Amino acid sequence: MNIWNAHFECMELSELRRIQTTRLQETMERVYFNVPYYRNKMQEAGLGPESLQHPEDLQKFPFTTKQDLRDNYPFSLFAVPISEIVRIHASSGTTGKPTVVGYTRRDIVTWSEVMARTLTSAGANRNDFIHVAYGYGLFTGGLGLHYGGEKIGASVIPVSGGNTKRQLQLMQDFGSTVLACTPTYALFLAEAIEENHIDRNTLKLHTGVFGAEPWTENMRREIEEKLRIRAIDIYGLSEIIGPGVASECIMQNGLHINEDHFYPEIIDPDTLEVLPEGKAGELVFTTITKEGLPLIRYRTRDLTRLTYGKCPCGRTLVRMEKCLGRSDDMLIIRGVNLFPSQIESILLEMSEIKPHYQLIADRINNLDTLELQVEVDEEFFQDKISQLQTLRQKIQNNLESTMGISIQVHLVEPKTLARSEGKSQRVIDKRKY
Ligand code: DLL
Repeated sequence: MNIWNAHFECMELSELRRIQTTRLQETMERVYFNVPYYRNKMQEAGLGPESLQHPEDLQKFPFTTKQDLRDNYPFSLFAVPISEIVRIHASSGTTGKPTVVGYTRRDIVTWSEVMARTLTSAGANRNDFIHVAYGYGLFTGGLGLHYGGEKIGASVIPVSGGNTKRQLQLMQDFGSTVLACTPTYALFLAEAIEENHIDRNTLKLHTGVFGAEPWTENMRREIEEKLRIRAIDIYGLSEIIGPGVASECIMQNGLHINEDHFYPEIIDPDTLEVLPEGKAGELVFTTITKEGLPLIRYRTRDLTRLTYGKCPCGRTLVRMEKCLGRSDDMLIIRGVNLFPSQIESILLEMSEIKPHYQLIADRINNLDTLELQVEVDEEFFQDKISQLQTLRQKIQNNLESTMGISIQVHLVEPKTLARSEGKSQRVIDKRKY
């Protein structure tokens, strides 16, 4: 079994803890002296960099959340001068503004390293053609896989997302062997192969590296059968680095976390207490080598559990269970993260409608759909059908230009959506993961 960096991936636990402690201490110094936000927060809690002597001391430190990133938009959490930043990415924030992340040259090297580990643990090597159908751009999927693929010496095909016919054509012509995209797009491609009567034997695919959204074991089985490949789960989030935070090996039994770069904890999302090994809860990361945007105890909102047991692949890195839920209301639609609050703030700016709405997520022909039902203002509802059509189109355009995905809009009469006394149910997710 190939391992990209056996020194770190198969390290004795005691040695790993020693390295983590040193790196955690360096990180505490870095944020204390370079990020006023962290210095203030630590001082308020009566803490300094020296308060961390062991990894367990981390529990004394305050958490960082998406809201903190938003409050410091765009660059105030960066721990280096902008002249040291060589790349910027961004992902959805909870309202309006995106969450911005910055990388130094060394961060890009780290990212390529963890992506090289990801691809190697999936079974890829320099002889592979890696077909990257994750989006390139502010999203970290495309470029993350790209740099990792180049690092292992494979031939990277930067197709990016969309245009399924062309994807299939290139896959056949170039002989793509590793497919990198979201699991739902992999299923969509599988269907398209059948529909276009493409002989599977003309394709050389053997492995898929899928992530950026939750997917079940059932989906894995379906993808593996339809595409006749091994489907590997890869996990990450922009705030921490992008893809490359954790990934499955070919045992397909938990995702190895690159603990020498990202220190994990599991907390109870309600009490915020750290949970003992094996208990399910919310995953929290502290980056321990990042320079551009180091984060202390970042709440991912992803729910999982950790296993420290030995993996037959030889890696000693802790494994996290496949992530299937979140402790907030973030939705992932065709790989794009969105929060109901973002949609709400767009709707609130339009006087013709009431802020009563419901979002319905579904999966039709293996593609995620999102429908918005929204109540029209009483006065406006008396208008001509053509005016209502124009309004519907306007809402749809506003949403698409801000969120980057198309959302089907349905206008409904005033007072038709169910009201609730407590927290209203804004989202109905009909997808079966
Ligand atoms: O989705 C990074 C990524 C790109 C991961 C390509 C894997 C492959 P964000 O857009 O910031 O970053 O979204 C991060 O997506 O907090 C999870 O909720 C979800 N997520 C990512 N990977 C998985 C996975 C990228 N394998 C958010 N399983 C995370 C379940 C996942 N959820």
